[in-house]
Amino acid sequence: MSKDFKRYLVTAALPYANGPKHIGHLAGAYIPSDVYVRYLRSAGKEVVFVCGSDEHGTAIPNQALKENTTAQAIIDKYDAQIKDCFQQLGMSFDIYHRTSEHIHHETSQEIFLNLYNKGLLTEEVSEQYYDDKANVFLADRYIVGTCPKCANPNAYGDQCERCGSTLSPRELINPTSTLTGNAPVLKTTKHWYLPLQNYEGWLTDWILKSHKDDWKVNVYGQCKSWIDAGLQPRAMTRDLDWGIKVPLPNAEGKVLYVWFDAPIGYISATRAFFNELEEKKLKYATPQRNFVNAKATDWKHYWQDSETKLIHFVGKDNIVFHCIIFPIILKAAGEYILPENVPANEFMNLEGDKMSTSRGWSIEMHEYLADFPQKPDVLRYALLTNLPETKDSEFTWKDFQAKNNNELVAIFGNFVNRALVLTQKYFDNKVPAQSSLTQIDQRVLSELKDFPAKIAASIDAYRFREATASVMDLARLGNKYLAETEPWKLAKTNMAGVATILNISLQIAANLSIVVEPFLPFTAVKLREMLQFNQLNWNEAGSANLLVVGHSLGASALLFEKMEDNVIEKQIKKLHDSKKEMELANQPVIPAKVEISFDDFSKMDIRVGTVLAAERVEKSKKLLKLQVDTGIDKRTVMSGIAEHFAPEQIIGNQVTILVNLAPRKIMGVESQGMILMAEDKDGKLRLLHPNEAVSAGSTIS
Ligand code: B3M
Ligand code: ZN
Repeated sequence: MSKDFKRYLVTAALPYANGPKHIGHLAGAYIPSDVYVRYLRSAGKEVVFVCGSDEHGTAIPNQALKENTTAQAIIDKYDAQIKDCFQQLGMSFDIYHRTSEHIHHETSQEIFLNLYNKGLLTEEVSEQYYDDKANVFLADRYIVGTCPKCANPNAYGDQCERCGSTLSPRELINPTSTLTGNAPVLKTTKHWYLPLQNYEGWLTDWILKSHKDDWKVNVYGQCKSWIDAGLQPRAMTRDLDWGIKVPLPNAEGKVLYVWFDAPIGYISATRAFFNELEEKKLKYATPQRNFVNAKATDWKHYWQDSETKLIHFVGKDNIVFHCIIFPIILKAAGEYILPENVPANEFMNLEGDKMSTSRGWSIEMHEYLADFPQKPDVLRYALLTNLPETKDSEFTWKDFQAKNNNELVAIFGNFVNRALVLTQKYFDNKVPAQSSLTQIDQRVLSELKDFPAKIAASIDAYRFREATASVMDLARLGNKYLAETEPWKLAKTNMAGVATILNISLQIAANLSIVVEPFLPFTAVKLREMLQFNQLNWNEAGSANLLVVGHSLGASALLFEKMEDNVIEKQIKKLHDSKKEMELANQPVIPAKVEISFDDFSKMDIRVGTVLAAERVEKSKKLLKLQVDTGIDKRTVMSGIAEHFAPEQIIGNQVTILVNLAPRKIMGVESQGMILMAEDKDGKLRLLHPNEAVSAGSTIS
């Protein structure tokens, strides 16, 4: 049943360029796709691997609002950041494109018009919320109101983040526009819809019948429940001033729906890749992949030839778009192939909680790379061994440390290091010859032979955890082999035996440098350098003759370093700190009090005073007894700031004081006035000073 394909087109979900991306994203779509593609290339397959930034949708102008800048500035900033992180992590895209590029606008409009001209889109007029102060229709995210399900006063038009319900703007109680704070009004607007329901029969055949056995259970299940529930027409356009213009007359102010254009981004990226190859006559060739005479039109082989295997790597929240909506668009457009598979992953949690950038509970790619610049492979390994392939998984820093110390250092690194160091010691750093083989030698060689096919089978089945475990098992085999045969002891009696053992060990190391490459590409480069071994050809793996006798090895170095507890503890603390910080930032400010008149205000006599003395008050945790020079007089004020200031910190400071507050007794002392303080969301108090020293008694009004 599994068909042989002539070429592969692999896509990884286009990340929204609206903020940094975290390691959960890496575990969802990126690292698995990179392993898959590197393996295919190493096995000599023709493959193109595309990705890029998703730069449309309301997420972008939303973030611009938050950062008080323009949408363009947002996409430029995060596209650059995400692209750079991907590169540092070894993501080997053939092209990392952007949906803001001209060619993408063109491609998306072309496909939209194709559908429109064939009469495959329906026009519908509906009522939508409009902000008549800002003169715009409001996207769901621009409307907040009270959640009808849980009464959260800050629910969005599409979702309540407190109870998780999916909402539509019309369900919100007391909706307001986030742009102006006004109550929006309903206004009619016309949109173009894709009648998904017309494709139900076709989808049932294509997914439910033909892909029942080869799609992952979680993916198949989601598709089935969508189809079973009955599909609805879905609007392919939006009223928004950010996005790709709807290419029709009378469509002023309308753009394509982001989930219409984003997946088309895979097509535009492929087109851009071949354009570039043709234009620049790039010599983009490897032994397996010959793009030397590539033409711009070659993109069509990848999208319109049934001998191409198209695979979309995505996270579970993108399944419906890649399995149902985009395939319907491709089918309706005609001529396009469909994905063979969409091996979507579930989510990765972090230290017992959902990963979330906005809640500060996440490890952002750029932060990891800043803290561990030399360790992209350690992260790749920790994620690969823990991928949420069949259910949600969990990343913990302790596990990260254990994977590094107990597996990468103690097994992989240790094995390679022992093989190399012993060869330096006994054989002048040259590959020694095998002589007669013991039973152990024979067993090890035969096990070695089986590894590459086993790893490949796991990769072909999108079981990357299993594949990663097998790679480590090969290192484990080598490590155990050395522990069992103890060549350092044998050296006293049988140098021929030692030569055999080290030859075999070095062959294992050379094999490791091939099979580990898709998983840990930086480690593979280092290892090949140490072995002075340049081949990277999966089809040669399994052989016990990768290194010829007498071959000179390079200098050995440690592949991995042990990670100490304090490094890990620092990360855990950082995580908790950032969560706290975000909680504060996300807390709503205290609402304004009722209006007062100017007369009400002017009754208050507020002055600048200087603190002359301060002391703690016996039996009170909160109070300080202050002597304040108010300019009018010197008086005693009892102030509840002892938990925020030590007496010596406050003496000599200028403060703001309400001097005509009726005196009252506090802990037996008469307090004559009140010091005004700023109270932060976390309850921390700060003194209010004039920005330059003024004379005591200066009035405040
Ligand atoms: N940008 C959503 C996401 O990053 C979206 C993916 C588009 S793939 C065509 O989860
Ligand atoms: Zn709610």
